[in-house]
Amino acid sequence: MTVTNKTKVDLVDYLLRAESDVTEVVKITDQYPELSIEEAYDLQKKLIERRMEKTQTKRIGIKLGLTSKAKQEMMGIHEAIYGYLLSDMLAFEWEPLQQHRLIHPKAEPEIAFIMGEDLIGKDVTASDVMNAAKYVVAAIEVIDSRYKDFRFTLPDVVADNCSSAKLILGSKLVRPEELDLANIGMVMSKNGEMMTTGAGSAVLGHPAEAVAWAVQKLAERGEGLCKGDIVLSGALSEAIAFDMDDTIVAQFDGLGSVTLSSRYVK
Ligand code: 0L1
Ligand code: MG
Repeated sequence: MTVTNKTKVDLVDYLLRAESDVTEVVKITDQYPELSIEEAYDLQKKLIERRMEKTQTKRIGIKLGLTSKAKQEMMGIHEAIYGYLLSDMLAFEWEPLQQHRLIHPKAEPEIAFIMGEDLIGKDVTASDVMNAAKYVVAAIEVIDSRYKDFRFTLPDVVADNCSSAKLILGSKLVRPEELDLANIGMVMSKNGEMMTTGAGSAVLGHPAEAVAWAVQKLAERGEGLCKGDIVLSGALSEAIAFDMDDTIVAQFDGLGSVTLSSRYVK
């Protein structure tokens, strides 16, 4: 154990303050270089508990991060990561994001699963995920690392709830079995200009494989997915930075589009 319980409380305070003050901070492994991934998930859990208490929010699902092989290789890691989605992270297409509440946000195009049944277990497979999911829907995740310049190690980003900030869902709900999720193509534009393209297979080969991996990891901590949960399965392309007055649209084959806009709104 490299960090004491008291230190964990201080580190959670540090990250929560960065979020509420909308200020980037030095990554925690600068001070605690030996922080392990397991300890980072402990910190994440404490952070989520404190965050829910402070903002009177509820857990609405989970998100996966670092699901592309390219990004994993870039970071020298072999597995994805997961974090939690809370009710106040849910944003809407018709309501611009409040840019001044975000540090240095980026948008990621993702396929979200809406769970129709609980799902828990260390042996859960992609086909179990497809059966337990009621719908898939186009999504944009807004990530906003609390760390300076979006630079971190794996334990840092896990402790920071995997950079989670906001999510926006499209309005077209489709049964998962109606689509070939690995071969769904996606184009994301900013202010009408194409920025990135991708396919469902960028997410660990198949988005349902990614969700199955997360369910197995959650099971190691005695947790799972619940009926009604939203699961962001991972980005189909790199994240795109945006600023005030930008509009981002992600268009997916078979799932329609989802739009994010951002304003300075007080
Ligand atoms: O949702 C994501 O894939 C992001 C996970 C954390 C890494 C990052 O902030 O780029
Ligand atoms: Mg993401």
